[in-house]
Amino acid sequence: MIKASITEDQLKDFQKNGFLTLDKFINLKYLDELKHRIDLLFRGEFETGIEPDEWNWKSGRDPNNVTRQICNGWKSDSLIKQVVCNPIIGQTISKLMNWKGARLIQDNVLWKPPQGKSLAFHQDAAYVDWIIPQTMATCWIPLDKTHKENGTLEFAIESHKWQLCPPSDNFHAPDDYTKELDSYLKMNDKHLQKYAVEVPAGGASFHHGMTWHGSGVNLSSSNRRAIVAHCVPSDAIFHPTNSGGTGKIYRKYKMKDTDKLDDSFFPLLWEDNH
Ligand SMILES: O=C(O)CCC(=O)C(=O)O
Repeated sequence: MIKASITEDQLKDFQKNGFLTLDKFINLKYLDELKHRIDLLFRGEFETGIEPDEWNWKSGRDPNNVTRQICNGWKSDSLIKQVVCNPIIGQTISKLMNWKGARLIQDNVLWKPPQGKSLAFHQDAAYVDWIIPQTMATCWIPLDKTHKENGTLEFAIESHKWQLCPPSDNFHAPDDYTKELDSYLKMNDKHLQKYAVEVPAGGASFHHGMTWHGSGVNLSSSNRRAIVAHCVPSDAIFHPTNSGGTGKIYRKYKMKDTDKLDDSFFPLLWEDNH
């Protein structure tokens, strides 16, 4: 279903820029079925009978001009699970981040319809203060061709070398999606170079958990959908006390008498056993 092998030059690009894009990642024969599965999820039709952990938009209930998001669609749909739990994602992220292995901490199913609003610039690692070590890496897989006009993902080049800022309070549909990034730049005398991910449907991008990223309004007349795997190191554990960011929701999966992230809730994607 997924093929990728990262060259040494691509690894260097990732280390320098804080992200990497690939034109080909997922076998194109799965794209139509994945779009159908996304449609079913947002209708509240869950193949496995299990609700996703977060679900901010429902067909017929919510306004059309927002970006629709489901978190942990893998629990609800077996095809989404085949994508976000794919060992190739774990292996690629481990190589890029120099980890021994990678575990899924959370997935996102994102659907930005025409006129769909922006998502604020943020750093993913800011949302996992409930994990030790507080780090993350993300694989973003667009199911539609992406370009500036359809509100594609944008990165601040080399921003993974900047400090970690607190999570954004206004992630969904902010009036100004670069507001928090702009105030960070101003306060720290940093210069912004933005990169817009323009890849074919079924391509991918990978970003470091410290890399600032966000996306603008979809000004095109077509949908822009993406499936996202957010990963942590395979041996990451629960922080003993912190529960900020997404910990407000996901800390409930901590088991008694252990700090381990259990595979049932945070699937291990890949680990180097040599
Ligand atoms: O697809 C988007 O617009 C945002 C995705 C994102 O924030 C992420 O993949 O971490």
